[in-house]
Amino acid sequence: MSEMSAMNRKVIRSLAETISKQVEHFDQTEVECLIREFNMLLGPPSSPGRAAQGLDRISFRSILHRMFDITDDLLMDEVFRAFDKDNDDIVSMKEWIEGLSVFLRGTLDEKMKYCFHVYDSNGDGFISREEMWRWLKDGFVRLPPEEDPDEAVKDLVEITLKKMDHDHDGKVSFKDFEKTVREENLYLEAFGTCLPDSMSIEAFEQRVFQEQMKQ
Ligand SMILES: [Ca+2]
Ligand SMILES: [Ca+2]
Repeated sequence: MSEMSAMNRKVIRSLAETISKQVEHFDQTEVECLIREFNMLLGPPSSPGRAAQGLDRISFRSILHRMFDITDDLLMDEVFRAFDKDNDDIVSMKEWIEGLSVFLRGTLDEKMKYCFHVYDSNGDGFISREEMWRWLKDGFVRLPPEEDPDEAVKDLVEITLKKMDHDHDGKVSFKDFEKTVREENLYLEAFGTCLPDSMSIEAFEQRVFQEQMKQ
């Protein structure tokens, strides 16, 4: 048993060494903590000798909900897509750590790229009226019944477009998005929460980095 865990430690250390060179913002010790945490999230293999490869949509969703209080179901699929860089429907260990580097310590540039990617659901490089409609409508579900939600969302789409569409082509390119967010950071998550708040970031770092390092 102790021989086994010594081997595990070696494997984790060498994995952490590799990943910490490829992913921004975490040192090797922190990556080791994230690997251990990831293995805990995966849980024991479903059949002996066959370890799970990563997080599927369902476990990803519940983990993000629990750890970072990100609950928007519509957006969650897009957050999953942003994490799942190789598009194999599984968030691997490296993809998880890459995603967390933006979540926990991302620069404004990294966060802008991530958020834009999330909101541009068909990946054509623009946030279109239709995409805006979809995200903004989600926030209108609790409108009083005498208000026409479709009219209200339509107005909001036009107001937002007016604010963000600097080159006036009727859609928001990354350049438009970047310019708007640099002027007013509030627009980073204009179409819905897809980043954790500072309290859940602090709680995560405390739990995963500081407590594990004490052991
Ligand atoms: Ca993947
Ligand atoms: Ca698009």
